[in-house]
Parts: sequence; structure tokens; C-alpha cells
Amino acid sequence: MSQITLYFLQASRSIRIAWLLEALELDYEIKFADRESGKAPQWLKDEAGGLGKFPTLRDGDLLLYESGNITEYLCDTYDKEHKLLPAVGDPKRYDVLHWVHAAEATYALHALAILYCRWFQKDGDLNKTEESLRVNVHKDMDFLDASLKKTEGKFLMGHETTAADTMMEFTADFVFTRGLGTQGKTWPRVEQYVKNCQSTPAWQKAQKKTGHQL
Ligand SMILES: N[C@@H](CCC(=O)N[C@@H](CS)C(=O)NCC(=O)O)C(=O)O
Repeated sequence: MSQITLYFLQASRSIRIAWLLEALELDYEIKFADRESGKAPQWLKDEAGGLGKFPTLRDGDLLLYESGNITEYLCDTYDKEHKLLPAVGDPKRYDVLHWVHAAEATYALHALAILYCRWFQKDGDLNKTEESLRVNVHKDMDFLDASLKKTEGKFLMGHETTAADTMMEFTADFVFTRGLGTQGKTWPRVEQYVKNCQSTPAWQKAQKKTGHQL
């Protein structure tokens, strides 16, 4: 029995961690749950504890929350050659961590603002709200596009995948798939980037094992 368990909610950020576990070639068990009325089922929340959000990871006695935090933990613990996350003190580490954090704190934040308005805004003109919120998403995607152009590789740091990609791929895919602020512009380089990530053997394995789909 593996000491690592990934609590995986369908159609969620959980794919980030399944991909990372595959990239690190670690053994892990999956506690998988489909969504119920769009939400995580109570039994999965009870087992995982915390805020009841996914991914959640157990490694032995350690329970870890937040995909960025889980990413740093797994890389610091198991990526001994620093392929996915450079070592503390290496300036390149902070280029990778920039994307690890931006995936949630900037890109997901701006996209989710639109999703939440779609869900909860009862009065006023939803199109006008989306139009205002779209500005941030356009800037974010322009910057992602420019960054990919600069590295001239298939991935954010160049020719090899890093933790920057295992975090950012889901956010970019989510933005495109749900059309969150993308109206009025296209980013073919970013769309190709998502395809590059999803073509890696590790992402493919993670998808097959978990059945992830957006
Ligand atoms: N910032 C957290 C977000 C976790 C989160 O909100 N996960 C969503 C799915 S993507 C969730 O578990 N939702 C289930 C629910 O609210 O019932 C992370 O990066 O892990």
C-alpha cells in the first residue's frame, strides 16, 4: 500500500497534483469522487478534512492542502535532482515559483471572478460586469503568451516541463474551456501550450488513472 493518497475531485485542480505525481514517478492511491450538484461530496470532505477543497494530499501522517503548497512539498521532498523545481537559492527557482503562485493568486482569481458573477449575480447587466472583469483576463493571457514566446520552447521554462506547467496548465485550460473572459481575443500560442502539456506522457497517465475531464 502506498503511503501517498491523492483526494481527487472530478473536473478540478486535482489534475495538477496527479500530473506532478506521475512526473515524479511516485506511487500513489487515488480517492476519486465525482461532483454532486457541482460540489464535492460530503464523504470526500469528511475524509480530507480542512476546508473540504481539492486537491488534498496525504503522505504518511502529513495532510496537505492547496495545490501550490502540495506542489512545493512534493518537489522539495521527492525531486532530488531539482528537475521540476530548482533548489533554494537558485534564482531559477523563483521563476518557477512565480508561475506556481500566479496560477492561483492571479490567473484563477481573475477567471473565477467571472464564474462567480455568472453563478451569483442576480441584478444588473451581467454582460457589463463580464466586460469589466475581462480586462484582467486579457492582460493575464497576453503576459502568458509573451512569456511562452520568450522561452521558445513547448513549456513555460523552455523544453522541459516544470512545476510552473503542472500548475498553469489547468488554469489556462479552465479559462478556455469555460470561456472565462476570453471573448474578443484569441491566444493560439497559449492554446498550443495547453496541448503540449496534455501530450506529455505524465499528463496522459494522470488523465487515464483519474478520468479527469473538464
Ligand atoms: N486554492 C485551492 C483551491 C481548491 C479548490 O477550490 N478546489 C475546488 C475544485 S477546483 C473544490 O474543491 N471545490 C469543491 C467544493 O467547493 O465543494 C487550491 O489551489 O488547491
